[in-house]
Amino acid sequence: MRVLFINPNRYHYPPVIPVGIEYLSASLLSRDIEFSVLDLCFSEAPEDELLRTLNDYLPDIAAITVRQTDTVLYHQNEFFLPAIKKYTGICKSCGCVTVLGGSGFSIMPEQIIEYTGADYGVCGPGEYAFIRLIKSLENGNCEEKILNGYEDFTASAHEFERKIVSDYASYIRNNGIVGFRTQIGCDGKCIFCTESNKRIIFHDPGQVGKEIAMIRKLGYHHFHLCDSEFNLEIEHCTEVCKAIKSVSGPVKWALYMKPEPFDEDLFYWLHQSGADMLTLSMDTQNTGKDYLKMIGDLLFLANKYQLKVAVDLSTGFPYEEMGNAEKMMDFLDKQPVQTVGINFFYRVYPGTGLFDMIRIHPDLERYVIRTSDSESFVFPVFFGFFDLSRMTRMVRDRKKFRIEGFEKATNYQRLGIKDSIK
Ligand code: B12
Repeated sequence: MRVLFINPNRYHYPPVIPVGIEYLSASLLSRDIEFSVLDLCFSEAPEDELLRTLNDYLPDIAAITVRQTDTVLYHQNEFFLPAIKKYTGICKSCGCVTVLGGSGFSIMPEQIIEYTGADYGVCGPGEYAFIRLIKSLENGNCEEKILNGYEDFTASAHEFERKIVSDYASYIRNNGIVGFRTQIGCDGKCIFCTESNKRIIFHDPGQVGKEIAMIRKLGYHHFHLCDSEFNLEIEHCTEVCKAIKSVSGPVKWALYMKPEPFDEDLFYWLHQSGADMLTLSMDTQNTGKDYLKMIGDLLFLANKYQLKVAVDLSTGFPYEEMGNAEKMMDFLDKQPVQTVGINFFYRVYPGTGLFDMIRIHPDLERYVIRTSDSESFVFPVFFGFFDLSRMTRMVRDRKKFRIEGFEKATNYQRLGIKDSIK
């Protein structure tokens, strides 16, 4: 069977290389499955280009990556699924079997299949499940419509070597940077997050180093972590940093971290491996003295080891006092952090703790903001417990603070991180 991977992600703030397709390409290559890639990110006429490619390449399967459903920002939200529905329709009209996957798809697979009319989907990492799906389509016995990629993942995440299939230069020219993954999944418990409570699958640290070295040889030196959070297990993190330092040569990279676990050794190795910026994901649920002391220690170490820090601060949880947010802001104001984005409008998805709370407490319904008449959560739905104008007043005179969602940019751009083609 012949597969056409399609990247429909045309959001440019910043543009993101479809790393998922690069890992999947490697897995198809290892099984001698024929494939090609159509990246619509910078296409001037995406529908025409898609149709032309389908007619020229004549794939049996159109494999569309759904990186995100929408921008997840309440203000000026951009909803991406209507375009994906259109591309799915075009592929079907050319006789292809359509398969969806990706981090956005995996949030609400059944609903997105229903909305787009796609034939099949893979939820979670697709390296093994997509091969299983292709094989069963070949044998004409595919009974499952949605495959669970985690169930198929028994081996290491690095049985395959990543295959470069994107035009990196176009991405870098437009402020993109190359992503890489060191682990899949997250054991976090954040009630609003779709990434929490997922099995963790580690990449082999040595392979991570080799992957970065391979991309560095192509002339790219600045990377961005594509894990949910880096510090899930300190031992793995330090091994990854050591491998990056010893295998890859001089590189720079940006990462996500949660407040714990950490230790000084980790920061030492982050610095040694070229990490120069971190986004710290925090919330305002705990503002106790010991907790703030721990955050202060983390920020001290980040500063000592020359990592610039951006904080993503989540607040406005059901029944939360606004005083919590104020206390945390007072604290962060005095800390060595460069920028703090405050988020208090949450995208609501079935299956999250927030969704369940809203169902259990009907009085919370009045904080739910729908952007369409539909009952479906495929369309952007938000929960906003805090009052925007009061929050705006609270943030107004604090220079490094900003309410998330008014600006089209991500933290690494805010902190001036950029690769250049050497
Ligand atoms: C790293 C990251 C970023 C980095 C990217 C850096 C870089 N250079 O790559 C930055 C900071 C730039 C970023 C920006 C944004 N991000 Co982001 N990001 C992530 C994160 C943490 C990892 C994504 C990733 O690359 N994973 C690694 C790759 C290898 O995995 P993957 O793409 O999921 O692919 C695997 C599977 O999904 C599957 N698969 C993928 N495609 C397909 C296709 C088929 C056919 C099959 C079978 C399988 C399959 O197999 C792949 C291999 O295992 C995810 C959360 C997460 N943990 O997934 C959020 C996430 C994708 N981001 C999200 C959002 C909203 C955004 C922004 C819109 C934020 C904003 N408002 O600005 C922008 C969009 C930018 C853009 N142009 O698209 C949301 C999307 C939520 C949603 N509702 O859909 C996520 C899920 C975070 C969240 N929980 O809210 N992001």
